[in-house]
Amino acid sequence: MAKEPKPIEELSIWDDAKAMIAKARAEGIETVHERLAQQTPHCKFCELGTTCRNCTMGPCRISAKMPRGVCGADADVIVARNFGRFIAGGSAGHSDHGRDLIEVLEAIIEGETKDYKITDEAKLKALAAETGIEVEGRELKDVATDVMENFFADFGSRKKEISFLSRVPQKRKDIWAKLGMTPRGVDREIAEMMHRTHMGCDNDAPNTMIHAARTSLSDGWGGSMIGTELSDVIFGTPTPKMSTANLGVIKEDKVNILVHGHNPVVSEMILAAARDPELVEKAEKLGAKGINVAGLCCTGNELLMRQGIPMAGNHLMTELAIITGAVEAVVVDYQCIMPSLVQIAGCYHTKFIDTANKARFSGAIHFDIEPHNALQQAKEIVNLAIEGFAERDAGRVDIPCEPVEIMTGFSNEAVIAALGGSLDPLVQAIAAGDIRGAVGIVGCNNPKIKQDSMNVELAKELIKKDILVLVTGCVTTAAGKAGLLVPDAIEMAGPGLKKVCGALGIPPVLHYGSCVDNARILQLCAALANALNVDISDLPVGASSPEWYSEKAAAIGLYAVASGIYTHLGHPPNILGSEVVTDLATSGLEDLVGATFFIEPDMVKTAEMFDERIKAKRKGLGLSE
Ligand code: NFS
Ligand code: SF4
Repeated sequence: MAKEPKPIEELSIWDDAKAMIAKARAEGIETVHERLAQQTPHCKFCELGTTCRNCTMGPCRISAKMPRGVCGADADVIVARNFGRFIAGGSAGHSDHGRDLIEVLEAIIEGETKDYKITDEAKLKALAAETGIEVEGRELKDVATDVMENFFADFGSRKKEISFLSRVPQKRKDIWAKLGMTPRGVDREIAEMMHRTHMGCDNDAPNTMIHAARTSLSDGWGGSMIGTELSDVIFGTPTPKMSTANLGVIKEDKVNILVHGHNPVVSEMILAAARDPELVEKAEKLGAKGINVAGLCCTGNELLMRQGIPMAGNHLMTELAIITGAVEAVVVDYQCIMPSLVQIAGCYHTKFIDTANKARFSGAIHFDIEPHNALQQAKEIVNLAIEGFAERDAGRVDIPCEPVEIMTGFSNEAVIAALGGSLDPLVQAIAAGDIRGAVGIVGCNNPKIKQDSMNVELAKELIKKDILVLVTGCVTTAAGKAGLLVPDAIEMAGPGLKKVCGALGIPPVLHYGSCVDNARILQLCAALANALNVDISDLPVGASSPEWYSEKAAAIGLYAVASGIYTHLGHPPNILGSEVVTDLATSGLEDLVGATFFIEPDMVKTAEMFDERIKAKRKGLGLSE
C-alpha cells in the first residue's frame, strides 16, 4: 500500500515548488516526494554502509551478531570500500565530462567541426603557459594541439602528476607526496579505486580512504578543472551579468525549451539553434512570441554564467518545471537527470530528448550530438519543440510566479579584473577583516530535506558574519531565489562585507558556476595561499554542501578536505557503520591533511563552526578579528 508523502508545506521553502507539487497531486502525477515516502524507511545496513555486494560469496551484511562477511571483511573494510567506490563514481562523472571537452577541442583542431571554436584565445595561451607549453611565436593551432595532448595524458597513466598541480602551493604538494596522495592520471586513480576494492585487495580502511582522497583530487585538480578551463576556452570565460531565476522564467507565450544536465557542449548548441532566425520565424508563424531557452541544474549554470540564460530551477525543480504544462521540450545531456522526467513529460505535450549515447532514457527521443553534427542536430531538436507548441493544452498551463533578478558570471578572471588586475585588494580586505573569510556552498537538493532550507539559511548566516559566500551548482538557484545574488543583498550582510561589496557593486554571495566549476574555487584558494606564501589549510576558508545527494558532491567534499579546506555536510555519507572511517573523516584527517569533514544539520550551529574555524585561521595568520 502506498505510504502517505509529507504535507506540501514541509517539502520546500519556495512558493513555485509548492504550487507545482499541489498541481502534480491534483493531476495524479507522482514526483520524487511520493517515491521517497514509498522508499522510507531505508535499509539500515545500507545507510550505515555495512552491506557488501562485491562478490558472489555474498552479498554480506555486517552487524554485532555477524561481524564479518563470508571472506572475513569487517565493517571498517566494507564501509571504506563502499565509500571509495562512491567517490570513484563521482570523480568519474565530473572527469568524463571534462574529457568530452578535450574531445571537442580535438574536433576543432582537426577541422571536424564548424559549430564549435576557440572563443577565448588568451585563456588557451595562459593555460598552455601554466602547464609548461611554449606559446611565444607559435601558431595557435600548435599550442592548442599541445594543450589537448597534455590534458588527454592527464587522464592516462603515463604522468607522475596531473598538469594543474602547477597551481597547488608547494606545502600542499609536500603533504600529498608524503601521504602518497598526489593525483596521477584521472582514469588511473578511478581504475585503481575499483581494483583496490575488489575482494582480496586493499583490506586496510585508512589506506583505502587515502586512495579515495587521491581519486577525488584527480577530479578536483584534474577532470573538473580541465572541464571548467576548456569550457571557458571554447565558449568564453564568464563575466558578470544580470539574469533571472525561478519557474517564472518559463514564458506562457513562447516556445519553452529547458536544457538539463551538465555539459555546455549540448546546451550551447540548443541555444544557438534557438536563435536561428528561420526557426524563430517558424515559431512566430505558429503563434508563439519567440523561443525561450531556460536552464536546469548545472548545464543551466553553464549557460547562465556565460550567456545570462535564465535559470528555471535546481535539482528538485526539474520534475516541477514540466508540471507548469508550458514546456515544449526538455533536452538533456547527462548526470542528475531523474528518469522520472520521461514519465512526467509523457503526462503533458512535453518532448523529452536525450542527446548522449552514455545517458539514454527509455521512452525518450534520442539524438546523438557529436562535434561534427551538433548544430544541425540542435536545430532538429528546436524544430521538434516548435512543432510541439501547437499541442500545448492551455487549460493545464500554470506558471506560478514572476522571476527574480540574479547576478552571475564570477569567474576568477572576472573577479581579478573587477579588483583592478590582481588579488591584492581581496587579500587586503581579508587582512583588514572586512571580509573575515570565505565559504563555498555547493551541491544539490535532497528530498529528505526541505528544499533549499539549509542552502539559503547557511548563506544568510555566513554573510551576517562578514564571511563571503561563493555558490555553485544547485545552491545557485537557491541563493538567487532568496534574493542573495543581487548587489542589494548587502543589506543582509555584516558591515565589512557591506562596505567591500557595496564599493564593488557586487552581491555578498557570488555565483561561481556549475559543479565542475568548484575547480574555480580551488584555484582561487591556491592563488590566495600562494599570495600569502602559506598552505591552503592556513586560509580562513571553508566549504559546505548542506543538501547534497550525489556521488559527485561527495567527491567534491573529499577533494576540498584533501586540499586543506574544512568542509561541512548537512547529513553524513553512508559511513557511520565504521568507527574507524567515521573518526578519520571527522577528526583523524586533520592531522594528515589539515582539514576534516563536519556533519551538522543545524545551519545556525554550522555558521558558528565556520566562524570559530575562521577566527582560529585568522589568528594563525596573525590577522586581527
Ligand atoms: Ni552537482 Fe550538478 Fe545539482 Fe548536485 Fe546535480 S546538478 S554536478 S550533483 S544536483 S549540484
Ligand atoms: Fe561478502 Fe567479502 Fe564478497 Fe563482500 S567481498 S560480498 S564481504 S564475501
